[in-house]
Amino acid sequence: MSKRRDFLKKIGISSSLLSLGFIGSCSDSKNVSSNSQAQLPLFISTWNNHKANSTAFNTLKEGGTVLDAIESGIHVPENDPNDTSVGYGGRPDRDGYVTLDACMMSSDGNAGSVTFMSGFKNPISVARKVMENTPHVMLSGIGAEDFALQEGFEKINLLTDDSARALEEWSVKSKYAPKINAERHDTIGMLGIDAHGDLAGGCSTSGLAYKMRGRVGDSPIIGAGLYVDNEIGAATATGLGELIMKTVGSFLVVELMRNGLSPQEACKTAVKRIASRYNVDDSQVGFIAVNKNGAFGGYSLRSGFQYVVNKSPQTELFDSSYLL
Ligand code: SD4
Repeated sequence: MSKRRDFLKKIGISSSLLSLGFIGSCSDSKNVSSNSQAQLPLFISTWNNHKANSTAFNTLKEGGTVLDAIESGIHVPENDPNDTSVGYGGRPDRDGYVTLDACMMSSDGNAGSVTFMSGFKNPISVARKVMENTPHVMLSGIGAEDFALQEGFEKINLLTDDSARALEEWSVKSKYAPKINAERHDTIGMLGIDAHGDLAGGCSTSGLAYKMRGRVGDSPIIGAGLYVDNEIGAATATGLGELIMKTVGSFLVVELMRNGLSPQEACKTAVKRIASRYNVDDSQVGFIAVNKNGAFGGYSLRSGFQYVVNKSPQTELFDSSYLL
Protein backbone atom coordinates (compact mmCIF):
# COMPACT_ATOMS: atom_id res chain seq x y z
CA MET A 1 0.00 0.00 0.00
CA SER A 2 1.37 3.44 -0.90
CA LYS A 3 2.28 5.81 1.90
CA ARG A 4 -0.54 8.12 0.81
CA ARG A 5 -3.12 5.35 0.95
CA ASP A 6 -1.71 4.20 4.27
CA PHE A 7 -2.01 7.70 5.69
CA LEU A 8 -5.54 8.19 4.35
CA LYS A 9 -6.60 4.87 5.80
CA LYS A 10 -5.26 5.98 9.18
CA ILE A 11 -7.44 9.09 9.07
CA GLY A 12 -10.45 7.10 7.94
CA ILE A 13 -10.80 7.80 4.21
CA SER A 14 -11.81 4.65 2.43
CA SER A 15 -9.91 3.33 -0.55
CA SER A 16 -13.16 2.82 -2.48
CA LEU A 17 -13.76 6.56 -2.37
CA LEU A 18 -10.16 7.06 -3.38
CA SER A 19 -10.45 4.77 -6.35
CA LEU A 20 -13.56 6.65 -7.49
CA GLY A 21 -11.28 9.66 -7.60
CA PHE A 22 -13.80 11.52 -5.48
CA ILE A 23 -11.69 12.27 -2.44
CA GLY A 24 -8.20 13.65 -2.78
CA SER A 25 -5.32 13.49 -0.36
CA CYS A 26 -6.02 15.26 2.91
CA SER A 27 -3.68 18.20 2.83
CA ASP A 28 -2.34 17.76 6.31
CA SER A 29 1.07 19.31 6.90
CA LYS A 30 2.52 15.82 6.40
CA ASN A 31 1.81 15.73 2.69
CA VAL A 32 1.60 19.35 1.72
CA SER A 33 4.80 19.07 -0.27
CA SER A 34 2.96 16.64 -2.55
CA ASN A 35 0.68 19.41 -3.73
CA SER A 36 3.36 22.08 -3.91
CA GLN A 37 4.01 20.69 -7.40
CA ALA A 38 2.15 23.28 -9.43
CA GLN A 39 -0.60 22.03 -11.66
CA LEU A 40 -2.38 25.07 -13.02
CA PRO A 41 -5.03 26.29 -13.38
CA LEU A 42 -6.50 25.47 -10.01
CA PHE A 43 -9.72 26.37 -8.18
CA ILE A 44 -10.42 25.76 -4.50
CA SER A 45 -13.71 26.43 -2.68
CA THR A 46 -15.04 26.12 0.84
CA TRP A 47 -17.41 23.23 1.63
CA ASN A 48 -18.62 20.73 -0.91
CA ASN A 49 -19.25 23.34 -3.59
CA HIS A 50 -18.20 20.92 -6.31
CA LYS A 51 -20.57 22.23 -9.01
CA ALA A 52 -19.39 25.77 -8.41
CA ASN A 53 -15.78 24.70 -8.68
CA SER A 54 -16.21 22.72 -11.89
CA THR A 55 -18.25 25.58 -13.40
CA ALA A 56 -15.36 27.94 -12.67
CA PHE A 57 -12.88 25.52 -14.18
CA ASN A 58 -14.97 25.24 -17.37
CA THR A 59 -15.41 29.01 -17.68
CA LEU A 60 -11.63 29.42 -17.64
CA LYS A 61 -11.15 26.60 -20.14
CA GLU A 62 -13.66 28.27 -22.45
CA GLY A 63 -11.59 31.46 -22.51
CA GLY A 64 -12.86 33.44 -19.52
CA THR A 65 -10.51 35.18 -17.11
CA VAL A 66 -9.91 33.79 -13.63
CA LEU A 67 -12.26 36.52 -12.33
CA ASP A 68 -14.99 35.50 -14.81
CA ALA A 69 -14.47 31.92 -13.71
CA ILE A 70 -14.92 32.70 -10.04
CA GLU A 71 -17.98 34.84 -10.69
CA SER A 72 -19.65 32.10 -12.76
CA GLY A 73 -18.77 29.45 -10.17
CA ILE A 74 -20.22 31.44 -7.29
CA HIS A 75 -23.47 31.93 -9.24
CA VAL A 76 -24.14 28.20 -8.77
CA PRO A 77 -24.89 28.28 -5.01
CA GLU A 78 -26.29 31.83 -5.27
CA ASN A 79 -28.96 30.59 -7.71
CA ASP A 80 -29.70 27.38 -5.82
CA PRO A 81 -32.79 27.73 -3.55
CA ASN A 82 -31.70 24.64 -1.65
CA ASP A 83 -28.44 26.25 -0.61
CA THR A 84 -29.59 28.01 2.52
CA SER A 85 -26.36 29.91 3.23
CA VAL A 86 -25.95 31.78 -0.04
CA GLY A 87 -28.08 34.01 -2.31
CA TYR A 88 -31.63 32.99 -3.26
CA GLY A 89 -33.08 30.71 -0.58
CA GLY A 90 -30.58 31.92 2.04
CA ARG A 91 -31.89 31.83 5.58
CA PRO A 92 -33.24 35.22 6.72
CA ASP A 93 -32.38 37.34 9.71
CA ARG A 94 -34.66 37.11 12.75
CA ASP A 95 -37.01 39.73 11.26
CA GLY A 96 -37.50 37.75 8.05
CA TYR A 97 -35.18 39.67 5.74
CA VAL A 98 -32.63 37.81 3.58
CA THR A 99 -29.57 40.08 3.46
CA LEU A 100 -26.52 39.18 1.44
CA ASP A 101 -22.79 39.89 1.75
CA ALA A 102 -20.25 39.31 -1.04
CA CYS A 103 -16.87 40.46 -2.31
CA MET A 104 -14.35 39.89 -5.09
CA MET A 105 -10.65 40.59 -5.42
CA SER A 106 -8.67 40.52 -8.65
CA SER A 107 -5.03 39.85 -9.44
CA ASP A 108 -4.27 43.56 -9.84
CA GLY A 109 -5.21 44.10 -6.18
CA ASN A 110 -8.56 45.71 -6.93
CA ALA A 111 -11.52 44.85 -4.70
CA GLY A 112 -15.29 45.28 -4.59
CA SER A 113 -17.89 44.39 -2.04
CA VAL A 114 -21.57 44.63 -1.14
CA THR A 115 -22.97 44.19 2.35
CA PHE A 116 -26.43 44.02 3.88
CA MET A 117 -27.99 43.87 0.42
CA SER A 118 -31.51 42.52 -0.18
CA GLY A 119 -33.39 41.53 -3.29
CA PHE A 120 -30.70 40.45 -5.74
CA LYS A 121 -29.81 36.90 -6.57
CA ASN A 122 -26.16 37.44 -7.49
CA PRO A 123 -24.43 39.74 -5.01
CA ILE A 124 -21.05 38.51 -6.31
CA SER A 125 -21.76 40.18 -9.66
CA VAL A 126 -22.82 43.41 -7.97
CA ALA A 127 -19.58 43.31 -5.95
CA ARG A 128 -17.65 42.95 -9.20
CA LYS A 129 -19.46 45.99 -10.64
CA VAL A 130 -18.57 47.98 -7.49
CA MET A 131 -14.94 47.02 -8.10
CA GLU A 132 -14.98 47.85 -11.81
CA ASN A 133 -17.44 50.72 -12.16
CA THR A 134 -17.14 52.82 -9.01
CA PRO A 135 -14.35 54.67 -7.19
CA HIS A 136 -15.28 52.71 -4.03
CA VAL A 137 -14.62 49.29 -2.54
CA MET A 138 -17.83 48.71 -0.59
CA LEU A 139 -21.50 49.62 -0.99
CA SER A 140 -24.00 48.73 1.68
CA GLY A 141 -27.76 48.31 2.15
CA ILE A 142 -30.04 50.60 0.16
CA GLY A 143 -27.06 52.17 -1.61
CA ALA A 144 -25.91 48.78 -2.86
CA GLU A 145 -29.47 47.95 -3.98
CA ASP A 146 -29.88 51.25 -5.87
CA PHE A 147 -26.53 50.67 -7.53
CA ALA A 148 -27.54 47.12 -8.53
CA LEU A 149 -30.73 48.47 -10.15
CA GLN A 150 -28.74 51.11 -12.03
CA GLU A 151 -26.45 48.36 -13.30
CA GLY A 152 -29.45 46.46 -14.66
CA PHE A 153 -29.76 43.67 -12.09
CA GLU A 154 -33.27 42.34 -11.56
CA LYS A 155 -34.90 42.77 -8.16
CA ILE A 156 -36.49 39.59 -6.78
CA ASN A 157 -37.80 38.16 -3.51
CA LEU A 158 -35.01 36.06 -1.96
CA LEU A 159 -37.15 34.51 0.79
CA THR A 160 -38.34 31.06 -0.25
CA ASP A 161 -41.33 29.29 1.35
CA ASP A 162 -38.90 26.84 2.89
CA SER A 163 -36.87 29.63 4.52
CA ALA A 164 -40.04 31.36 5.76
CA ARG A 165 -41.15 28.07 7.37
CA ALA A 166 -37.74 27.58 8.96
CA LEU A 167 -37.92 31.07 10.48
CA GLU A 168 -41.37 30.33 11.89
CA GLU A 169 -40.02 27.19 13.55
CA TRP A 170 -36.99 29.05 14.87
CA SER A 171 -39.22 31.85 16.24
CA VAL A 172 -40.90 29.45 18.69
CA LYS A 173 -37.77 29.52 20.88
CA SER A 174 -35.95 32.44 19.21
CA LYS A 175 -32.63 31.12 20.49
CA TYR A 176 -29.74 32.48 18.46
CA ALA A 177 -27.08 29.77 18.42
CA PRO A 178 -25.28 29.35 15.09
CA LYS A 179 -24.73 25.63 14.69
CA ILE A 180 -21.38 24.11 13.85
CA ASN A 181 -21.37 22.76 10.29
CA ALA A 182 -25.17 22.75 10.35
CA GLU A 183 -27.91 24.83 8.75
CA ARG A 184 -26.22 23.84 5.48
CA HIS A 185 -23.38 26.04 6.66
CA ASP A 186 -21.87 26.35 3.23
CA THR A 187 -20.94 29.92 2.48
CA ILE A 188 -18.83 29.92 -0.63
CA GLY A 189 -15.31 31.32 -0.68
CA MET A 190 -13.52 30.50 -3.93
CA LEU A 191 -9.91 31.08 -4.92
CA GLY A 192 -8.50 30.58 -8.40
CA ILE A 193 -5.11 30.67 -10.07
CA ASP A 194 -4.80 30.61 -13.84
CA ALA A 195 -2.14 29.04 -16.05
CA HIS A 196 0.00 32.21 -15.80
CA GLY A 197 -0.10 32.12 -12.00
CA ASP A 198 -2.53 35.03 -11.66
CA LEU A 199 -4.83 34.84 -8.66
CA ALA A 200 -8.36 36.03 -7.88
CA GLY A 201 -11.04 35.27 -5.31
CA GLY A 202 -14.66 35.74 -4.34
CA CYS A 203 -16.87 35.11 -1.35
CA SER A 204 -20.69 35.13 -1.08
CA THR A 205 -23.10 34.41 1.76
CA SER A 206 -26.46 35.16 3.30
CA GLY A 207 -24.61 35.23 6.62
CA LEU A 208 -25.66 33.49 9.78
CA ALA A 209 -29.27 32.37 10.00
CA TYR A 210 -31.42 34.48 12.33
CA LYS A 211 -28.72 37.11 12.85
CA MET A 212 -29.76 40.56 14.11
CA ARG A 213 -31.04 42.88 11.44
CA GLY A 214 -28.11 44.86 10.05
CA ARG A 215 -25.48 42.32 11.04
CA VAL A 216 -22.64 42.01 8.53
CA GLY A 217 -20.19 39.12 8.75
CA ASP A 218 -16.63 38.58 7.59
CA SER A 219 -17.49 37.47 4.06
CA PRO A 220 -17.66 40.91 2.34
CA ILE A 221 -14.82 42.40 4.41
CA ILE A 222 -11.59 42.55 2.43
CA GLY A 223 -8.92 40.95 4.61
CA ALA A 224 -11.41 39.08 6.80
CA GLY A 225 -13.47 36.81 4.53
CA LEU A 226 -11.14 37.10 1.53
CA TYR A 227 -7.70 38.36 0.62
CA VAL A 228 -5.71 38.09 -2.59
CA ASP A 229 -2.13 39.24 -3.07
CA ASN A 230 -0.97 38.30 -6.54
CA GLU A 231 2.68 38.15 -5.44
CA ILE A 232 2.05 35.73 -2.58
CA GLY A 233 -1.27 33.90 -2.62
CA ALA A 234 -4.90 34.08 -1.57
CA ALA A 235 -7.10 32.96 1.31
CA THR A 236 -10.77 32.85 2.19
CA ALA A 237 -12.78 31.92 5.26
CA THR A 238 -16.01 30.41 6.48
CA GLY A 239 -17.60 29.92 9.87
CA LEU A 240 -18.40 32.33 12.68
CA GLY A 241 -17.66 35.67 11.03
CA GLU A 242 -17.17 37.56 14.27
CA LEU A 243 -14.09 35.45 15.10
CA ILE A 244 -12.71 35.87 11.58
CA MET A 245 -13.24 39.66 11.56
CA LYS A 246 -11.56 40.18 14.93
CA THR A 247 -8.39 38.52 13.63
CA VAL A 248 -8.58 39.82 10.01
CA GLY A 249 -8.26 36.14 9.23
CA SER A 250 -7.71 35.92 5.47
CA PHE A 251 -5.17 38.75 5.47
CA LEU A 252 -3.40 36.99 8.33
CA VAL A 253 -3.20 33.76 6.32
CA VAL A 254 -1.71 35.57 3.30
CA GLU A 255 0.80 37.42 5.49
CA LEU A 256 1.84 34.14 7.09
CA MET A 257 2.45 32.74 3.60
CA ARG A 258 4.49 35.87 2.82
CA ASN A 259 6.64 34.95 5.82
CA GLY A 260 7.31 31.55 4.33
CA LEU A 261 4.59 29.27 5.68
CA SER A 262 2.88 26.82 3.34
CA PRO A 263 -0.85 27.45 2.71
CA GLN A 264 -1.66 24.58 5.07
CA GLU A 265 0.59 25.85 7.88
CA ALA A 266 -0.67 29.39 7.39
CA CYS A 267 -4.32 28.29 7.74
CA LYS A 268 -3.43 26.24 10.81
CA THR A 269 -1.55 29.13 12.45
CA ALA A 270 -4.50 31.50 11.86
CA VAL A 271 -6.94 28.99 13.40
CA LYS A 272 -4.63 28.58 16.40
CA ARG A 273 -4.45 32.36 16.80
CA ILE A 274 -8.26 32.50 16.98
CA ALA A 275 -8.46 29.63 19.44
CA SER A 276 -5.79 31.17 21.68
CA ARG A 277 -7.49 34.57 21.89
CA TYR A 278 -11.23 33.91 21.96
CA ASN A 279 -13.81 31.64 23.42
CA VAL A 280 -14.42 29.22 20.58
CA ASP A 281 -16.91 26.95 22.35
CA ASP A 282 -19.53 25.74 19.89
CA SER A 283 -17.91 27.63 17.01
CA GLN A 284 -16.50 26.63 13.68
CA VAL A 285 -13.98 28.53 11.55
CA GLY A 286 -12.33 27.21 8.41
CA PHE A 287 -9.72 28.72 6.12
CA ILE A 288 -8.52 27.66 2.68
CA ALA A 289 -5.50 29.10 0.92
CA VAL A 290 -3.46 28.80 -2.25
CA ASN A 291 -0.01 30.22 -2.90
CA LYS A 292 1.55 31.64 -6.03
CA ASN A 293 2.92 28.19 -6.96
CA GLY A 294 -0.47 26.52 -6.80
CA ALA A 295 0.18 24.74 -3.49
CA PHE A 296 -3.00 24.74 -1.41
CA GLY A 297 -4.32 23.82 2.02
CA GLY A 298 -7.17 24.17 4.46
CA TYR A 299 -7.62 24.00 8.21
CA SER A 300 -10.50 24.40 10.65
CA LEU A 301 -11.23 24.67 14.34
CA ARG A 302 -13.34 21.52 14.41
CA SER A 303 -14.03 18.48 12.32
CA GLY A 304 -16.62 18.59 9.56
CA PHE A 305 -15.15 21.31 7.40
CA GLN A 306 -14.55 20.27 3.79
CA TYR A 307 -13.21 21.95 0.70
CA VAL A 308 -13.06 21.12 -3.00
CA VAL A 309 -10.25 21.48 -5.50
CA ASN A 310 -10.18 21.34 -9.29
CA LYS A 311 -6.87 20.95 -11.09
CA SER A 312 -8.78 19.29 -13.92
CA PRO A 313 -12.48 19.00 -14.77
CA GLN A 314 -12.65 16.38 -12.03
CA THR A 315 -13.33 17.72 -8.53
CA GLU A 316 -11.52 16.43 -5.46
CA LEU A 317 -13.18 16.68 -2.05
CA PHE A 318 -10.95 17.12 1.02
CA ASP A 319 -11.80 16.64 4.68
CA SER A 320 -9.97 19.46 6.40
CA SER A 321 -7.50 18.83 9.18
CA TYR A 322 -8.64 20.49 12.43
CA LEU A 323 -7.46 21.73 15.80
CA LEU A 324 -9.92 20.66 18.50
C1 SD4 B 1 -20.70 34.86 8.32
N1 SD4 B 1 -18.79 33.56 7.66
O1 SD4 B 1 -21.58 35.60 7.88
C2 SD4 B 1 -20.19 33.76 7.41
C3 SD4 B 1 -21.01 32.53 7.64
C4 SD4 B 1 -20.53 31.27 7.02
O2 SD4 B 1 -21.09 29.20 6.21
O3 SD4 B 1 -19.40 31.09 6.68
N2 SD4 B 1 -21.42 30.33 6.83
O4 SD4 B 1 -20.25 34.94 9.45
